[in-house]
Amino acid sequence: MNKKIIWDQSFETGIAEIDTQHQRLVEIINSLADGIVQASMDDLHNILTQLKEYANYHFRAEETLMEAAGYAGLEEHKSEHLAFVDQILLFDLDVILASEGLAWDMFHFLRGWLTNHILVVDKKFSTAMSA
Ligand code: FEA
Repeated sequence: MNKKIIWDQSFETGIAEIDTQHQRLVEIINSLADGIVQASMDDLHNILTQLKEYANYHFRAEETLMEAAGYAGLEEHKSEHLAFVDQILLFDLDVILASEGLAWDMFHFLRGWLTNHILVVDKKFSTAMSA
């Protein structure tokens, strides 16, 4: 079964910088999906490194925009970002422990993040900005 995520308009927030960064996340998820059956712990470590880099610049960019806009949901939004980073750090530990089923756990977490955070929480901000 093809697990790849196809970027379409439904993912767009309408903020170009953010949309470009979100596309990078989809790329990372798709590289995980590509090798999910035979992924080694090294491969997963590599994906986690990319996710940490991504989280580092993307969350900062979003939060800076929110701060500049005086967005009321900033603190709540920040705590979701922190929860993402915490989960990535937990996955790091799972790589060290070579946990079984880790590639799938990561994939399900990231796909859930796309639908719950990008499609809902990030869009709340862009909708508020365009109101
Ligand atoms: Fe609020 Fe944007 O963060 N989406 N990601 N990752």
